[in-house]
Amino acid sequence: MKRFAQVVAVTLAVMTMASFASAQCKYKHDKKIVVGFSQIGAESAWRAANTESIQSEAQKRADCIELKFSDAQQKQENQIKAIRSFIAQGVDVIAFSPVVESGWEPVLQEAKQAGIPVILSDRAVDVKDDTLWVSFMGSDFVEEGRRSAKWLVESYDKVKRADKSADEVNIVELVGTVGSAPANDRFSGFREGLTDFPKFKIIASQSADFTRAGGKQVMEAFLKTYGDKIDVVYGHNDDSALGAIQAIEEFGLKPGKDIIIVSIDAVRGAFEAMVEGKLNCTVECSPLLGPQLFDAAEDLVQGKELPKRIVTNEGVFPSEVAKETLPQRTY
Ligand code: GZL
Repeated sequence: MKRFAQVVAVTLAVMTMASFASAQCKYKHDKKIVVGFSQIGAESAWRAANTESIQSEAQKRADCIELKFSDAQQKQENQIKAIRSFIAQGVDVIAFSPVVESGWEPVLQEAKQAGIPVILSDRAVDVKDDTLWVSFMGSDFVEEGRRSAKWLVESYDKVKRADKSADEVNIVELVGTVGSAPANDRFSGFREGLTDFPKFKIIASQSADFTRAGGKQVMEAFLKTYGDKIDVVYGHNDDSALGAIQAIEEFGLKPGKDIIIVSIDAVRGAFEAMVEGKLNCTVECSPLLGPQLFDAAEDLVQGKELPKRIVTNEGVFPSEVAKETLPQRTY
């Protein structure tokens, strides 16, 4: 009797595990869905977290998803090659985060002719024919630029160094990857947010390519030219701002005090810098797109209509809340 009870218990456990595994899939499918994903690269902590979200979610849905993942090392030609390879392999769905906005028509036409739907993850493309992609999921980068400006306008007088003028604020800008949707939109959103506040002046703006090394290098050049005249750094992402922090310290100034810093992403490194008093605010841009992406892929093969635009909801984190928030951060 005891032996029988043990066999029953083990069987139930295995069945539960099996149902749990398939429970991660939204539906029961006749066969696995093959998703080809072209990732930009590994340029930032944000990108690493985005890759982790996609790969771990595909793993959780191993019952219904087969992920073919390609890393383009930030080169558009590698993404185009990867998409062509996915087409040749006859995948069910293609998804990608386009490194830049332009130059995608030919390969997206080929995907359309092959009858393979394309999902845009994280970043948008600039194409005339928007039937070339079925859905774009990711953040509103213009809004992230506006939120950065709003925090600065509302907070600068409270956080600035005591002897700094409140009537003229000199800003230097670390722009993201040239031609990318986040760089273009954060550039315009920030300026839109400053329109009614002429005392805030952008005195220099240069691409740091979303990397720490880029942020450090560009900030060294800005400091050489403007030194302590710089009041604010606006970083298009946290990694470039963290590189700027290093340059500011090596120059002999205190980041977060002599120079106020606001950036975007809300990665763990930004919270750690805020706890140390070296960064003043980070605007969230969530990389955790894996669950949404594979929900969309499953919906597609079930013949469901996808929303053309799926926006990620996000917050703004000033340094005052960094210490209490850091433990809950997942990327
Ligand atoms: C934004 C994403 C950007 C991040 C950077 O959705 O495309 O690319 O802000 C990343 O950190 O490199």
